[in-house]
Amino acid sequence: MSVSKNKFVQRALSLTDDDLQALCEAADAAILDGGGFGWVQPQGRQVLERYFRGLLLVPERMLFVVRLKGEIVGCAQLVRPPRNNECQAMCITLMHLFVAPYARNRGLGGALLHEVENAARSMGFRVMNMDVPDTQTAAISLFQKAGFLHWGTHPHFARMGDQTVSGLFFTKLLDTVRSAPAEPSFSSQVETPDMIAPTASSRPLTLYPAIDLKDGACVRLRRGEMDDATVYSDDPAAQARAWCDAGFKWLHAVDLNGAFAGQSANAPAVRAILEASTVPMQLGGGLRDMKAIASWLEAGVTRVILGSVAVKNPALVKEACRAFPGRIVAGIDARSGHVATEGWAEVSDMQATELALRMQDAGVAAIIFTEISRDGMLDGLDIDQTVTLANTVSVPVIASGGVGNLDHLAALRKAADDTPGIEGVIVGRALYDGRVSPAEALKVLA
Ligand code: AMZ
Repeated sequence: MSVSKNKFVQRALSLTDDDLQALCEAADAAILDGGGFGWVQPQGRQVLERYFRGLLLVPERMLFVVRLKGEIVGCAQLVRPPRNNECQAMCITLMHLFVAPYARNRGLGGALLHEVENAARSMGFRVMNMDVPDTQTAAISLFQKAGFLHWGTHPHFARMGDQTVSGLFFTKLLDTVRSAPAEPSFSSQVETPDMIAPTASSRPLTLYPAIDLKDGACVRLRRGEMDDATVYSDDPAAQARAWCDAGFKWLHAVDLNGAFAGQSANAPAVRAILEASTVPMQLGGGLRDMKAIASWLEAGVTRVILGSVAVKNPALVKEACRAFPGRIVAGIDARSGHVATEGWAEVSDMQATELALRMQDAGVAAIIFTEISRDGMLDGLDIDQTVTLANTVSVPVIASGGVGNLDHLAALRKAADDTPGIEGVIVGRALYDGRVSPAEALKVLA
């Protein structure tokens, strides 16, 4: 079971026998209350058990459960569409959201919907679609309150007993900001229309401010050399808060000692950042096995970055992508096109583009591309290599290494207009030195 910051709602990766029983009971009650999962009559426990166990095995489906006093009383599913073109890659479908009748009127449905939306956002989805029979009045009112737009009606959507019922189709544009975890007092947290992000056509690039951790402090290196570190803050939590307050929508954290050691070495600092931050965070450095990956994702990290294992253990990346769809990112760090590992101390024979294709096949949600010779040097990004990479794969590419001023960001913005695969940029030293102000940078990338 994966833990989210919302204490009522969790993404379920497995179910204990007790959880399964409670879930089946809640589902039976919801079916008796007017239909659910397409069933009008309860199907018997075995059928439901098989259904829930089965759906945990389908990588395209994610199950979220909501609890009351520890017991599961409802659930929802997110279903990822086949990503065979850029348009579909933006949309995710919400299915079978329900709270059992005996647990209603406590805001649990709202909390569930809120968390599911946040999960979809953190995976990069921009649109959530769903449909519902028009008999489900409680669900319909929940979706309307949460800002879903009713865009169509199907007159022959479903059969309920001997009746044909209409179906209502809803959609919602997701903003890219993860809002605070919902407590069951949902009505005050319904998003207002002005929080909805611009449409996809304006496609703002995401700026990921870097928090690189060395010996518990926030540093910036030049070309990845540990001996060439500038210490910017010995309070990573305060730094994280400052970047959140500055308006950044994501944080990019790297455990530098971890990248060299092959295991996390700045865990207290990372936990302090998680605690202080109000936006999603991606974390890399030293994550080399499933246990480390799972434990950081369960601790609240939204996406983990895998660098060395991308080269040395691609099977692990694949396994992680299946277990945590949308939450694994490949970090491809290259010197003159050749991929480096182990804190960039080793350079492999592999070309960045070849690794990018392999990582796309493994199922990563994004690729971060760093040209090492530019990292920390403030001379500008390697835009040509970034564009080549983004045109080679169909997963989003985040540029990194070399931003020194606003013109460098403007150049990436321009390149991204012709290269839809470029999704964002990581900025470190230029922000810490004040060469780039957060507000101006966000404006240039918007
Ligand atoms: O600066 C460095 N020497 C450095 C660095 N920034 N070495 C590794 N890293 C980052 C990569 C990636 O985000 O950019 O660490 C991550 C990869 O770590 P690992 O342990 O998976 O190779």
